[in-house]
Amino acid sequence: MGLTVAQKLIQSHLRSGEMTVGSEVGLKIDQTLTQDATGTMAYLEFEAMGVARVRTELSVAYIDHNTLQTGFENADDHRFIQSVAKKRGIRFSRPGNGICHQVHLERFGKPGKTLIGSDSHTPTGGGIGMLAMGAGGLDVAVAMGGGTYYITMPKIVNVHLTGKLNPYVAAKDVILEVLRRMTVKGGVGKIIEYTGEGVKTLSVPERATITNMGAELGATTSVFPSDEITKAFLKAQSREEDWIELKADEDAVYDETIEIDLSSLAPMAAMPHMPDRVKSVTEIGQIKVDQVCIGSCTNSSLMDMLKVAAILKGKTVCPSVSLSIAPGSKQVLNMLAKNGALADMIDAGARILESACGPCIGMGQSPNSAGVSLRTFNRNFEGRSGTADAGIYLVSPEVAAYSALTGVLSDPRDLGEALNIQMPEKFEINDNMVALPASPEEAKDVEVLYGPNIKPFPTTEKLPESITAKAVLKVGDDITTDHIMPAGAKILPYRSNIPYLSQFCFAVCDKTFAERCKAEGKGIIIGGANYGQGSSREHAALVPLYLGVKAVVTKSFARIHCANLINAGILPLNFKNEADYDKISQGDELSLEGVKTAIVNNQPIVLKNLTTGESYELKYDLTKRQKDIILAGGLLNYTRESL
Ligand code: MIC
Ligand code: SF4
Repeated sequence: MGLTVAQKLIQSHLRSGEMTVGSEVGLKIDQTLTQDATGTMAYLEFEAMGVARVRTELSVAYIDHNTLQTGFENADDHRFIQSVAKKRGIRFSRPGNGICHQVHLERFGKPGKTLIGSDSHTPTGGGIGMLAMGAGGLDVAVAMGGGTYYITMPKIVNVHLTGKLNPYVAAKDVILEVLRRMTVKGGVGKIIEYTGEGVKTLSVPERATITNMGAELGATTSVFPSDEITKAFLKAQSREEDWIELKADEDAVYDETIEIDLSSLAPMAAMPHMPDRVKSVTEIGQIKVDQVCIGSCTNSSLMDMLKVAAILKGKTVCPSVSLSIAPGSKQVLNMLAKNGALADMIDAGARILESACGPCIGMGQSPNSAGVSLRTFNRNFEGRSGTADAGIYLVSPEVAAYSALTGVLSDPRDLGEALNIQMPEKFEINDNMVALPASPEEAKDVEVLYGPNIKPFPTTEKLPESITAKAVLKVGDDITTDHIMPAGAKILPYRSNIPYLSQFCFAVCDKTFAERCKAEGKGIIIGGANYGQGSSREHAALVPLYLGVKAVVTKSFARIHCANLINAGILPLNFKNEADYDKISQGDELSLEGVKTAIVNNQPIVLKNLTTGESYELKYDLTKRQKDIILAGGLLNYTRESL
């Protein structure tokens, strides 16, 4: 039987397990990336592992999230990461060099390689034919040390593309269409592989927009084949030697197929507050817009920016709209500057931001009260923009730029004649903002520099025989990591300070949670379906751990968050009968009697509700390795024990 691209990538990196859907496979990881909001913790964990130098082919530490220096905290984190990178053999992408996924695609990604990153949008690398996955910081630290990365062997979904996009319809509309059909839960346990004639009509940056936002499907990752288009992109980045061909076998078998005729798509938008609330721009209608933000790892490539500049050229941004633009990398910004497109943007009234995540993670540009903001980003979760009652619509750069001029949500096809923007034959190459590590010899003298805001991560305990605790919090479906551990300008500087961070835990849902949980000293969280979707931030597990959360019982989990809970030594459990969810109220006294023995012996776990007297059967889907991690009280303890 032939193999799909994803299966070939997995097979060529298989260290343990069999490629049967649902079973655990261990993978060799060639490359890693971190960003600064998750990186400090990841490098604290790496330091705790006691490995002198990274054992990957390439590891890069990016600074792109916490670039607002409103106090010393972020700068201290950056200095810490830079010092670890220098000492441990990691390249350091300095602040200003750009958003991790954009820069990695341009300068480091290689078809055929595996990549994990402490950021959920690492699948961007799938656009260049990598098996690229988001992971918790600790998993990345382990991979940097040469350790294996484990995933559940996913199903492979074939998104078969035919036709060609019409003018002003964009790659963003392709992924919005996939999200409309599959929903934010639809990709869990799956890799989305793009095939068909339509693939050839999409450039690497367009493919990367699609694989990037595949994260919003909950998918393990998304991947495109590596073909002549990939080769041309790498050649234009002066990296032709990094190219290899990668395509699915003729007789490859997929678990599901979705057909999309690119020529049938129209400009679309994801409406507040979920990336799968997708409708066409014409269906939504001409709602008034207060703000437009263009950029983020989804849509900040040179071609995106050139399209935006062409739409803005010679016009003025509508007086009631604030337009901000953050080009994705130094390469993009520099090329825009040199060819005059940047001047067209500035001339039209755009507010140019540095090449970083910026407003996407709530670092500035929060909309006005009840404001409508169109963003070319990938997430529109409630409150993520920094304005609780703002309505965020996710759109393509074309829709964003045109609407910034009209002041209402507008269909760019009304602009008429197509834009003629081609990928340049040569990108401007200057890697001077990527600092190289010290040699192993010199590294001995490099000191790792900490700061007063960098606190050790919480300690964990071995799993006790029984757990009795209150249902400290009950939440509904689709709880995101932005609910569990919000980000934004006020909170992000404390990503390396779990005790401080803990006061904001679940603040979006319940401002009293942190205090109550801490006072109780222990607790169990009750959740609905797809609990923990969104970011890879392990803080969404480490902070509850710090507050005393022992177990999370839900209808289902998102992949990365579930792994982060296990890594933190928190038990992820599911209701066997989903209706039992309704029978538990917040505040009920719960007990997991003999939970340890049950796990060791593969027996069912029963949750007793001491308040009502009822019992509910639970399921858990843990491999032998994951059980051992839970029993040891988390991955760090487990790794230490097994060394
Ligand atoms: C995000 O888009 O939510 C982030 C910020 O990039 C996160 C990582 C983080 O929380 O630091 C992600 O997507 O993993
Ligand atoms: Fe940065 Fe936003 Fe991309 Fe996350 S989604 S990496 S915050 S640009």
